[in-house]
Amino acid sequence: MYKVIGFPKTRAFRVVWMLEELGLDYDLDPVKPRSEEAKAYNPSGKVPVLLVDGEAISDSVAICQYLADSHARFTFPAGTLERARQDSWTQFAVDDVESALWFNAKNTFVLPEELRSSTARAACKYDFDRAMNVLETRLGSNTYAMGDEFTVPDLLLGHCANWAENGAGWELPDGVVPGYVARIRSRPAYLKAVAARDRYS
Ligand SMILES: N[C@@H](CCC(=O)N[C@@H](CS)C(=O)NCC(=O)O)C(=O)O
Repeated sequence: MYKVIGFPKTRAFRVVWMLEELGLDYDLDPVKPRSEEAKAYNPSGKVPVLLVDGEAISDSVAICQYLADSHARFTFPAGTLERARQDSWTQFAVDDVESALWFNAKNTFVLPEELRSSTARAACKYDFDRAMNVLETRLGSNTYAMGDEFTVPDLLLGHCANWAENGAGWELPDGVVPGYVARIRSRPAYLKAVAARDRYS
């Protein structure tokens, strides 16, 4: 049995979405980041955490990849060249796209006010735009990152696109990226995850 620990408007959304993609049952405990409840599962107080038969796994990428691997869906098998390419996409999503969003969020509302920097926010936007140019080139005419098959990095990039547009207020560039994001957002499991997320305010 799976239990997602984390308010679903955080990166816990990724885990909810992956569970919906896999058609699995789960419970959701919408604990807030840095709360005592979050710290009980993860010393950093960061969410999400997934409880698998009571055992905790932290970090959304590790959780989503674990779920994909253990159900042999939305991933290529470990040890294959395709998996290396898929993991390179995952790393791109985290290093180039998510890091710009997260550092921008830190400099907008997470860090103590006196440590926030408008220059840092501008640098994040600059990095995000560069990453979007790279995404355009890497995607080419593919339906999804790895071709026709939806895999873990598509879920991460789809989540980051939402974060950019709805959280940071950053526009996606013209070109192939909006069509790619629209394909991801039309997935039935994504829509179910949005409905689950929107039950919490
Ligand atoms: N690498 C972690 C990052 C998790 C993370 O930073 N989550 C945010 C909410 S989206 C959080 O809990 N922040 C609290 C903090 O930074 O202290 C993941 O992908 O799950």
